[in-house]
Order: sequence, then C-alpha cells, then structure tokens
Amino acid sequence: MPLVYIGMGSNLSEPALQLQDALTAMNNIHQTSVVQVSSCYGSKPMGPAEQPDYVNAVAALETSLSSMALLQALQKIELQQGRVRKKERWGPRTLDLDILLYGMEIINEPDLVVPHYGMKQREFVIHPLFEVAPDLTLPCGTSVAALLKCIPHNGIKRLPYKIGNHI
Ligand code: ROI
Repeated sequence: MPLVYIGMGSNLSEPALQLQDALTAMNNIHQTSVVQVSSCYGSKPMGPAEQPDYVNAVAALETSLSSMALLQALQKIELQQGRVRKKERWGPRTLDLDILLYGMEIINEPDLVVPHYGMKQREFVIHPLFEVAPDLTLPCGTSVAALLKCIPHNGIKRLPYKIGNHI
C-alpha cells in the first residue's frame, strides 16, 4: 500500500477544529487509515495578505484507493466542511486537503498533479512534512531535510496543541 501524505490547511471557522474533523473524516474513508499526524503550525497567508493566518498540518495515510478515488473522497470532505470555491484566487478557506505525495508515484492528470506542484516552496508544507517524515526523499531525488534548510521561514510557528489524538 502506498504511503500518502496529505497537506491540510484552514483559516476560517476554527481552523484547528476543521483539521481535527478532517482527520476523523479521512480515517473514515473506505480502505484508508490515518497513520501519522504532525503538529499544527500557524502560518502567514500565501496569497492575498488581508485574510486570517492559517493553521496547517500534514497527515500520512495508508490507502488501497487509487489516487483518483482518494482525490474524490478528499474533495467530498472539503465540501462537507463548508468549502466554497470562490472566484478569488488564493482566498480564505475552511478546509484544503492536498495530496502532496502518493507513494513515489508521479501523476500528471488534468485534475491531479503529484507531487503537489507548490509543495517544495511552501514552508507550511515542508515543516510539518519534515516532522512526520524526516528521512523522506521526493521522487525528484530532493530530500525533505534539504528543502527545510533552504526554505524561507515566513514566520511559521509550531502551535502548542496536538490534533489526531482521537484516531
Ligand atoms: N497559505 C498558508 N499559509 N497556508 C495554506 O494552507 C494556504 N493554502 C492556500 C493558499 C491560499 C495558497 N495560501 C495558503 O490554498
């Protein structure tokens, strides 16, 4: 079974609670279990600055679903938690669940690009990913540890509470 890493983010309607509910929902996906969860991180918005700070985390899943079936299940969870797709690019959101990595697969479909296109430049992905997988190397050969060293910090903060204890 591939180990799948999911980037989680929220900046509306009690973000930490959104991530906690999303973990429960992901663990309830058919043929899927949450096997690891990072700490929560507070991060400055990438995109328009006039929106609340984000809470981000990374979860590792084991799944026997295909990448496409998993994507559909994640999009359903986003909708169930009140995600409304707006015209504004990079605006605030109740819940974002991105497939960062699906094992070592490289996927280039119209609806799904894995590894996630922006992950290497995003401190709010690399910090939590390094926490759960410090020895991980991406399919391109770059290690997460090397990315962590060179990525700008942008004020990211590890938050003092833990989600996922209920899984
Ligand atoms: N900015 C931060 N800090 N965290 C996110 O999860 C996040 N997600 C997004 C955009 C709007 C790009 N900005 C973000 O989708």
